[in-house]
Amino acid sequence: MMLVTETAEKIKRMEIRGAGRIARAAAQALRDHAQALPAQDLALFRSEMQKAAGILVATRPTAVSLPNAVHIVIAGMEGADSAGMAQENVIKRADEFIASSLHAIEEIAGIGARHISDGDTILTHCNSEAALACILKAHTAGKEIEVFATEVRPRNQGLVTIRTLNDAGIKTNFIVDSAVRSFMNDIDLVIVGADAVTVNGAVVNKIGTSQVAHSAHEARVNVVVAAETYKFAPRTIIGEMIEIEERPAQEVLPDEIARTLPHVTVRNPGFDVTPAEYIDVIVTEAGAIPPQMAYVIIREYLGWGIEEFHKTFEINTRHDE
Ligand code: RUB
Repeated sequence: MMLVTETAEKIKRMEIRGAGRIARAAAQALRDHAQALPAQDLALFRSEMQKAAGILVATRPTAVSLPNAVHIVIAGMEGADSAGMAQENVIKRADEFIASSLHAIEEIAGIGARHISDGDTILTHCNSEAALACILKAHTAGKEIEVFATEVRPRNQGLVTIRTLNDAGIKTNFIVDSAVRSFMNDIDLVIVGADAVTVNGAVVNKIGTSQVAHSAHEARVNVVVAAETYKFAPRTIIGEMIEIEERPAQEVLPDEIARTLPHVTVRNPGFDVTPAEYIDVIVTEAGAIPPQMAYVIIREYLGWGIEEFHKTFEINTRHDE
């Protein structure tokens, strides 16, 4: 279980962060765990894998890519009639998920880059590998682009974004989150990633994304969301809400100051919800779709049958920490 708890800790501490990376790290941890387990007793193997899955899913609540990836890998045990077969299937599925995730980002980059025109100024918020892949692809295709990247308080993911853009030689402006409206009139296109896409086409992403999208909507600037299909949330079909992670107060206000302000409560949600009407298109590896088509992605592409929606997710230890 060492590898699993190590990965879980890294996800919790945000050493591994971003919905896609979290998903691949969880798949890799399950793969390594399956390989390390003795493949002799099927029931034991299953319960050990379920335990590992539970630990991983409990790390962060919002990015749906995490339970989706875990579900895809763990489902490899279904129908296996020996521990050896279950082990083989889990390893195969984990490898397939990781490869298809990386391939999805390449596909998204190609489609997303076509939404970017020569001479465009793009605004991005947070650090999304899918959104950045689109920008980088447009740049390598020879399009002259400029980027505005936000700081992303309180965890400053914007620093990671500007490092990547800088290293690619892309002209970049770094702004505080509250400056978004001031620059929106200079922006041609907003590109962001997603932690979850719900059945009604709403996008859950880093806190502040909905303000960015609202501001873009008001200024008639198109908003593109870059999201692999495993960011779509199957269980929103049966009414499950996406849990918005509330992070520690200390990220916003140091304890020594907070102590002097007994009437002040710090609120620190990590994510917010952007409604479908502020989003022009969601670029997935299955093609660009209007947000209103999220249902189709969940049913047809992600392939979740209705019985799976109803089946209680066995890996449900989110609140057991
Ligand atoms: C990261 C974040 C990213 C999405 C998409 O939040 O909100 O925009 O996860 O990223 P955090 P990607 O830093 O809290 O994990 O496209 O890389 O999956």
